[in-house]
Formats: sequence, C-alpha cells, structure tokens
Amino acid sequence: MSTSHRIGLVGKPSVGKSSFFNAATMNDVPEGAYPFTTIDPSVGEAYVRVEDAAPEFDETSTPSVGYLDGDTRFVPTKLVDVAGLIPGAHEGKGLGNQFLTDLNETDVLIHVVDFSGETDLEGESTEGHDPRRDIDFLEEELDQWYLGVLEKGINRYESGYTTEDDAIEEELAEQMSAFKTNEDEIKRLIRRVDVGFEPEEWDDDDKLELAREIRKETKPMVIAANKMDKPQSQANYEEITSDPEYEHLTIVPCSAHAERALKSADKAGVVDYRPGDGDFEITGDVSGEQEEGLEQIREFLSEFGSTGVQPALETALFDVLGVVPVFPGGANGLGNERGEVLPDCYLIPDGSTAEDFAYSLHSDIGDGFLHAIDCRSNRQLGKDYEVEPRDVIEIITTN
Ligand SMILES: Nc1nc2c(ncn2[C@@H]2O[C@H](COP(=O)(O)OP(=O)(O)O)[C@@H](O)[C@H]2O)c(=O)[nH]1
Ligand SMILES: [Mg+2]
Repeated sequence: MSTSHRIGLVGKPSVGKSSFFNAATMNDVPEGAYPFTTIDPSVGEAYVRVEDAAPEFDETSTPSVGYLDGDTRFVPTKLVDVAGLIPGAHEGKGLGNQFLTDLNETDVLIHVVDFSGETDLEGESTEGHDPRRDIDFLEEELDQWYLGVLEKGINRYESGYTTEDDAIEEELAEQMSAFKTNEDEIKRLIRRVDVGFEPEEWDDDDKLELAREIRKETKPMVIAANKMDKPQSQANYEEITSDPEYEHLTIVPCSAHAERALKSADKAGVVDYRPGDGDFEITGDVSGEQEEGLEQIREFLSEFGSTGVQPALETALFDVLGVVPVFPGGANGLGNERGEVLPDCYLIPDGSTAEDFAYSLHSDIGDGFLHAIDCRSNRQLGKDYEVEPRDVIEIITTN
C-alpha cells in the first residue's frame, strides 16, 4: 500500500481534460496491479515515475503496486477528470455544485488550458482566444467560491454564535473545513496577508486577498498548456511564459494527443515507448502516413522533452503538492519474507520525519518506533530525521 493522492484535472469544456485523462490512464499493466477499483469512470489510475533504488543494492525490485520499466518505477496515483466547470460555478449554477464537491476531494489540481486559443470561455470553437483569460477565469472562480465561504465564517463570528473566547481563525477553520485547512494554517495565512485578527476591520479587498491566499494554499495548481502540437499554441506559449504577470505560475507544455498516439502505437506493437521518455523506437511495420505522424511526434518530443503528460502529473505531485518517494527497506537485503524485493514506494509529504514515515506504514509501527536505519549507509536515524527523496529506510520497533 502506498499513500494515495488525488490529482484533479480541471478546466473549461473542450480543452482536452478527457483526452489527457485517457492518455494518462491508458496503461498497459497486468490486471490486478490496480490498487484502485472504482465504478466511477472519471476516476482512474495514473503513474508517477521514481528512479528505482534496488539497482543500487544489486537487486531487481518487484513492485506490489504499479510496475517497473527498466530502472524506473511507475508509482500509482489517482487521477480525476473533474468536468463541469462553467462560468458562475461558485454561485451553484448548473453542474456547479457537483463540480465543487468533486474538487474538494482532490489534493492538487492540473488546470488543463487549450493553448491554441481555438476554444472560447464556454468551450465553443473560436480563434485567437487568449489562454490567459482561462487562467484568470479559473482562479477568480475559485476565489469567489472561497470568499463566499469565508464571509459566512466572518458573519457567524460577528453575530456571536461562537463563545467569546473563540478566535477568528477557529471559526474560519471550522467554516472552511471542506477545504482541508486548519486553525494553524488560517492563522499563518492571516499573518501573511497582514490584515490583523479583527474581522470587523477587514474591507472587501482584505477578505478577497485572504480568500485567495487560502485557495492557493489548499488548491495548489499546475497548468498543463495543452494542444501544444498546434503551431498557434507554441506562439501563445512563448508569449505567456515571458509575461511577467504569469511568472509565478508553473506551466507544463503538453500534448495529450501525442501521448495517446504513442501509447496506442506501443500497445499495437508498432513502437517501443515508455511514458515520459523523450524518444521512442519504431519496431513494427508502419505505413508511410503513420510514419509521417510518428516523426511529427518525434519532433515534438525533441523540442519539449516529452509529451508533457508525465511531467504535468509529476510536477503536480512532487513540486506543487510536495510529496517525496520513500522506500521501506530491510537492512539485511531488501527482500521480505514473501520474497518480494522493495515492493513498496510511499509518497509522503515533504518535511516528513522518520517517525512520520513509520506512522504512514502503520500506526503500530509508529507507536513502537525505536529508530530508523538508512539502508544505503546502514546508519542509524533518529525520529526527527527528515526524509529525502528515494530514501530506503528500515524502521526498528519495540515490538
Ligand atoms: N491538437 C490537439 N487536440 C487535442 C488535444 N487534446 C484534446 N484535443 C481535442 O480537443 C477536443 C476536446 O477534447 P476533450 O478531451 O473532449 O476535452 P474536455 O471537454 O476538456 O474533456 C477534442 O476534439 C480533442 O480531440 C491535443 O493535445 N492536441
Ligand atoms: Mg471531457
């Protein structure tokens, strides 16, 4: 078992959310390797790549979830196609409510944006639409939704429903609990926007700024600049990535179409392609037309390094949400009693300690924690040791 996170795909209609979802979840893995069984077609399994640690121990790992391709582990994560974003969603129009409920079940968002500018805000076909408007639109939509909930919390506080001792951060944390926030976080964010702790002194701008800060913290987001296989997309990408107003964003160039084409061709035995790679090999018979299509994709890969689908997922999880992969190991070889070698790879919050890691394995292991061992160096680690990406750690317990 590894800790599972939910990456949500959001964006207006027709930007390629479903295409991205299908490309990312179309995985040629053996049946039974899926830890997530679901009847909801909008939830699927995608993978993030982690360089395997077993070769450093002259071993070959046998992942219990996900799979191994060469020296790369493909570690499962949940991907959700959160369809239904429409203008005015925060007011509960149309699919709005379901959209917001689904959104709250995700840990990190990939905002899929059509960089070709060929869909308008409603998802209808057009020309010359500025993708920056989509970026702004989604952020403003989320901010308005947060603001509405924030204002409810302020009203409750001011109308004295709470006891006198209750601090504003306590009231807001309770009101905004669906956003997976807490008192400490709210307190920290109130300090960051520097509005003071007296809500009666907050003006509309202060409230919006605070709502925005809470949104940014609880809905971390990466932008997938999709349809980059179109020439107009590349022009927009150049312009937007050099616009200082958009400098703070993480934008990953991407072609859901290219990923899907390569995975299909790989399945059909026509090419040898490993998701995320910057190249592939043609291994089967292809028609002239197929070959031309594949060579166009190859050009895309050499320009952008990959189709962008894997990097978008990995940027979301590793950089934006901030998780680190850690392998539970054994100091006397990596295998367990069942003969599995390094079967698990956990994705845990960065900043986690050895003790946190023990708790994520099992509460009994956390409770009985004595010390940890770095399996590479055989050095002992205390409970406060902060884990690093790809650590291989054995936990020694009292029981
Ligand atoms: N050129 C190009 N078209 C794409 C790409 N991804 C999606 N599309 C097209 O964009 C349209 C909308 O895609 P869809 O996945 O249904 O969008 P959704 O409404 O956001 O789920 C379809 O015609 C797709 O074929 C891409 O990477 N490149
Ligand atoms: Mg769709």
